Amino acid sequence: MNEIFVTRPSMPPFEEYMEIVHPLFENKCITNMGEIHKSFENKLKDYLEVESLSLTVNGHLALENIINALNLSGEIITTPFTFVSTTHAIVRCGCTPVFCDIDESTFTLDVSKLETLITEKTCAIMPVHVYGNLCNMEEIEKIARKYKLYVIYDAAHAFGEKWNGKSVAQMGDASVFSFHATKVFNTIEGGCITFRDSGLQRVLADIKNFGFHDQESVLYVGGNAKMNEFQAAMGICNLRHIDHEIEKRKKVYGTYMELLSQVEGIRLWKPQEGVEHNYAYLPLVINDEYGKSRNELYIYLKEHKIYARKYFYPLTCDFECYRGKYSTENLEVARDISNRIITLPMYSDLSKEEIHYICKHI
Ligand code: T4K
Repeated sequence: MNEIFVTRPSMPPFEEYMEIVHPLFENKCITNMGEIHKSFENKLKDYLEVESLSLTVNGHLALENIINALNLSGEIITTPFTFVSTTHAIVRCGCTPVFCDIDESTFTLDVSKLETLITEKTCAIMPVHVYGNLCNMEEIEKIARKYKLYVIYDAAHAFGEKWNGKSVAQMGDASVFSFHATKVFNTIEGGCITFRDSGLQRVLADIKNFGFHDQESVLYVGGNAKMNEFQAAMGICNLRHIDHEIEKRKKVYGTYMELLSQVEGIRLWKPQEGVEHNYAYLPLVINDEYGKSRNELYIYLKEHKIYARKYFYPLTCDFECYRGKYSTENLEVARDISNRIITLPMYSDLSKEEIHYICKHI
C-alpha cells in the first residue's frame, strides 16, 4: 500500500484549468484584482448565498484583515482547540485572546462558559466551526447582542455548509474561510471573508492592498493579502465540481462508519442535526476501553504508512510562543479532547481499498 496522507487536494482536470489561465499568458494581468478575480468573486457570492465577500491570498490574512477592518482592540473570546492561525490572528492584530472551553460533543465553544469570560475589555467573540461542526450560533449571537460584541466565525473548515437551510457564510458579523490545498474547496492557497455590513467592502479592499484608497492616498496601515489570478482560476474550476466532491466525501464517511462502528472504545464523528455538512475532517476520540492510547495508535498507523494527524494537539494556548502569557484555566474539556483526538485520512479520492486498509489497522 502507498502512503496515505490525512488529505489530498481536489484538482480540476488539467485542460479545464489551462483554458482559464491561458489568456493570462497573453494579457499578462496576473494579479491585483483582475478579470478572473472578479468573476470568481461573483460566482462565490452566488454559491455561498451572500451579498458581501472579499477574496484573500489565504485564510489567515482574512482573519487578520477582518479584525483590522472592524478596528478591534481589547479581548477576543475564542477557542484554544483550533489551528494556531486563529490565535495568531488575534495576537498579531494587537488583541488579547481569552480562551473558552469547548463542548464535549461538537468540540466548538462551550456557550455555557462564555458569559463568565466577558469583561469591559471584551470586543468580540471568535468561535471556530472546527472540523465543520457548526457552533451554537443562536446562543453565541444572543450573548453577543446582549453585550454588544462582534462575532467573527473562523469558518475555515465549514465551506459550503448550511444550517437549517441557511448558508453558514451568512452568520455573525463576518465569517472567514480558508481555501488552502488541504481544504474541501481550494484555490491552492486562498481564503475569503463574508460579512454583514456592506460598508466594510471598500475598507477590506483597501486593507488587503497596503491600505491604498487610490494611487496617492493610503488610508490604512494595510498589508498585501490579494488573491492572484492563478488562484482565482483554480477557484472557478474547483467550484464547478464542489458539490460532487462533497458527495464523494460523504461516501468515504459512510464506508468508514460501516467498518468502524463495531470497534469498542472509539467515538466516531457524527453529523449534526439540521446541518448540511461538507465532510471536511474525520476526527476520532480514543477512549480508555480502546486499549491503546491516541499516541500509540498514531504511531502504529504511521508505521503502516497511514499519516493520520493530531488535529488539534496541543491546544494553541500551550504552544511555546504563548506559554505563560494568557490564562489557561478552566479548559478541562478542550485539554482532554486534545489528548485523545486523532483525525483520519479524509478526502474525496480516498479509495475503498485504502479505507479498508486504514480500518483494518484501527
Ligand atoms: N483557521 C483554521 C481553523 C484553520 O484550520 C486554518 C488552516 C486557518 C485558520 C488558516 O487558513 P490558511 O491561511 O491556511 O488558508 C494544514 C494547512 O496548511 C492549514 O491550511 C490548515 N488550517 C491546517 C488544519 O492544516 P499542516 O501544516 O498540518 O498541513 P500539511 O502541509 O502537513 O498538509 C497535510 C497533508 O496534506 C500532507 O501530509 C499531505 C497533504 N498535502 C498537503 C499539501 C500542502 C497534499 O497532498 N498536497 C499539498 O499541497 O496545516
